[in-house]
Amino acid sequence: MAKLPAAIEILEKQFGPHLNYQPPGGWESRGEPDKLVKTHCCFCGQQCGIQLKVRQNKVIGFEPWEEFPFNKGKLCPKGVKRYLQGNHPDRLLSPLKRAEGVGFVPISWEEAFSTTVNEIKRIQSAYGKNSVAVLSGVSLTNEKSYLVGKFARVALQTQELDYNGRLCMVSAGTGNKKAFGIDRAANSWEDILHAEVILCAGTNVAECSPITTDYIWRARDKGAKLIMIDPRVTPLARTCDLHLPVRPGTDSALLLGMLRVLIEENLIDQPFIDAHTTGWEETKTAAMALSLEDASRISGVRAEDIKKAGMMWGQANTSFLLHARGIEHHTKGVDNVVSCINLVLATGRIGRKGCGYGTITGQGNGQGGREHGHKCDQLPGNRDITNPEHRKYIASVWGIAEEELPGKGHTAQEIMNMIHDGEIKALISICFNPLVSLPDSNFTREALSRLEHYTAIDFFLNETAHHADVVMAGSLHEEEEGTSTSAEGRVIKINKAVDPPGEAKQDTQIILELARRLGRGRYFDHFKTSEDIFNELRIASKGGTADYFGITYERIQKEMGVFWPCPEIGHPGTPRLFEDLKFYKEDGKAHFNPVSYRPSAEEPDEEYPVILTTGRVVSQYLSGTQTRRIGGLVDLCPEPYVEIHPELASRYAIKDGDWMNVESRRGRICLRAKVVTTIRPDTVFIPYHWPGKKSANNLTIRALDPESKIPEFKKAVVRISRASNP
Ligand SMILES: Nc1nc2c(c(=O)[nH]1)N[C@H]1C(S)=C(S)[C@@H](COP(=O)(O)OP(=O)(O)OC[C@H]3O[C@@H](n4cnc5c(=O)[nH]c(N)nc54)[C@H](O)[C@@H]3O)O[C@H]1N2
Ligand SMILES: Nc1nc2c(c(=O)[nH]1)N[C@H]1C(S)=C(S)[C@@H](COP(=O)(O)OP(=O)(O)OC[C@H]3O[C@@H](n4cnc5c(=O)[nH]c(N)nc54)[C@H](O)[C@@H]3O)O[C@H]1N2
Ligand code: SF4
Ligand SMILES: [Mo]
Repeated sequence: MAKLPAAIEILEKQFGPHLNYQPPGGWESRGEPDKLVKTHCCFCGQQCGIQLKVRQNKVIGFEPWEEFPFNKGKLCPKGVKRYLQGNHPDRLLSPLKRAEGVGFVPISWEEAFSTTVNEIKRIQSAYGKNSVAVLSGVSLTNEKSYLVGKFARVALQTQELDYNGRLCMVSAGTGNKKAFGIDRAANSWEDILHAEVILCAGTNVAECSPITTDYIWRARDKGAKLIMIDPRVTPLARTCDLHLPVRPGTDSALLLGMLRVLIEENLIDQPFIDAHTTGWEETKTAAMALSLEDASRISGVRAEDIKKAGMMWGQANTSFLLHARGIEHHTKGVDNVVSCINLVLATGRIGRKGCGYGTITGQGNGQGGREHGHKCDQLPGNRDITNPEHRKYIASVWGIAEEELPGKGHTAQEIMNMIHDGEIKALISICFNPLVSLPDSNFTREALSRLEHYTAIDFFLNETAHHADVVMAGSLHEEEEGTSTSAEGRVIKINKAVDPPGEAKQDTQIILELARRLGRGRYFDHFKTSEDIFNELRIASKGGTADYFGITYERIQKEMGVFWPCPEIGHPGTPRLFEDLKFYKEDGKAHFNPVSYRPSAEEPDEEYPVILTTGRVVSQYLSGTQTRRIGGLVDLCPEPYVEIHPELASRYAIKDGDWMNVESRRGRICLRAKVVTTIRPDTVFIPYHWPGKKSANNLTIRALDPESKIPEFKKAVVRISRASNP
């Protein structure tokens, strides 16, 4: 070409030729991967299939995994960015210790292990075995969940072990066991596609279980009606047939109202009730004790809408009920769950095609992690630690005497209370960030400062670990093989893509080494691989309600997941529970549980007149440790904010974008107002994924459900005011 186009010269004059431009990571990062590894997303309980692209021991990208039946290649904004976290500069590459006045300094593994073990031995001999607690998490695989449970009980010999599912799945689990005797979604999501009506209670499906949205939309394409119960008009609620804007903490009244409509309109399935359930008469009496008008005034939902919801549910032939933390994070979380199940049972719509029920499990392995024994009251296979036969069986699998097996310990919040009171002196945490995720952060911070020793195992220095004496650099999801169990109850395979970087170790190796140094190696030394742990878990779960015995690594890979219960090698697995209308209660029946409305721990008064509720946004995950380190996700939602209705905002002269104070009896935070018409005027909402002065949990209350011991994250009372600056 004789002369370059004029535009080129104009550009070069302004910017130079820029022939050295490189995209982030350099051109090499765009090259062909060495391998593609089929695995699953590390975030929520949907556990979408994904293929990780690996080059030179680094995860450099992803490809959809279109054959995986649940998500068929689809991913949400977190899934497509998940691969970025491993290369973050904050990634822990060696163990650390906290040095007063200096901060954290790298140490050798020898020092990390010996400090931890010496401190544990010192504290246990001074104060007893139970003065050491373990807090675990269910981003961990089934193998690690099982191992942590065995480690606490056999190596540390402490009863004080609980997990972050205590903040998440336990109201659902308790309700499920009360009604059905088994703790799993009753159906695979395939049944959503065949439902005529879908009821979603307290769940922001589109943002928190994005792939479930796809199932609901496909059902709606076939004519299904959608009812949503939420104080906010969430993205999916904007398109639903009936939205019930419930006042936080009053779902039990609303659901009683719906049950009353079913009874009054004769929409119940009496033959099913007579043949397959118990407790109907008491439940019916409880429903008839609350008038529709009172249900309406308590819940803040128009009586005609409660009636409409009852009719839509009652007149359908098939239905699917889904709920999540919106109804479960309450001091009556279990009541709310059984109230939902009462609607399902009253209409006999369970155990057949298109008739389903399930909680939407939240955490990545929130399902499997609640079966294999790192709950304070549970042994593997979802066995009961207080049941002598269950104890005997697990003691025999572990090769210890039954008397050696500790008893029932305390739940996560109770453990924090005991740390605060000085009854527990040392803590080992893995995969849990309680300073951000437990209610009443000022209390948690104070508690952590009283520990004599604290070792945290994580791949990032999370906010709780700032209080640790020793931090052990553990492994990311893609750095260790294992299995996990999705919200549907499908056991799937997590495949290792890369080795831990630097000096970081696999979580399993850390726990095994601790056990060895505590002098209990003989109970753990046979675990050479994750599969060895899984094979012991299979035996430990055999005969329990969560029976994995028939599931093997080979089968999971070949069949792309197997649904538990799967009690025998040749057993096909169980996508749909209760097909034979046999339930897991001793009498074989499903149990109604009567419920009456009771107030929350805290109700609005003159001093604190506004309701606060908390939850999530699509781009951030839990305490944010991981997603606050992924730039593209931070950009989508960099800061927490207060969702507030224009009517409430104008009463306080607050405009969109203004700073505002939100104050409860526990603390005060200052955030920007997001004035929206999609929330009830008596309620404000704050997403909780941020630490420190921006944390919603400065405000929340340490009140627990009496049965499940879940904290009341979804309701506290606050006063608000405009602020000139933060
Ligand atoms: N993007 C994203 N997805 C996630 C997570 C995440 O952190 N981010 N976390 C995962 C985990 S561990 C979980 S537990 C799930 C949680 O999933 P969800 O339970 O769906 O999410 P939340 O935002 O906690 O709460 C759901 C809804 O409850 C409503 N709500 C508040 N109070 C009440 C009430 O009293 N009654 C009713 N009926 N509704 C109420 C809120 O307005 C909110 O829309 O999400 C999982 N998926
Ligand atoms: N106000 C308010 N508070 C809430 C909620 C709410 O709705 N409102 N929701 C509650 C719910 S439902 C939940 S589930 C909890 C969650 O609360 P947490 O469980 O405390 O939150 P995570 O962010 O999952 O913290 C887990 C830590 O584990 C680390 N981690 C992740 N995977 C692994 C792994 O494989 N190995 C190791 N070693 N570490 C790992 C992460 O880096 C992170 O530091 O928060 C609860 N808190
Ligand atoms: S829906 Fe859940 S599992 Fe699927 S990509 Fe998003 S965060 Fe990951
Ligand atoms: Mo959760």
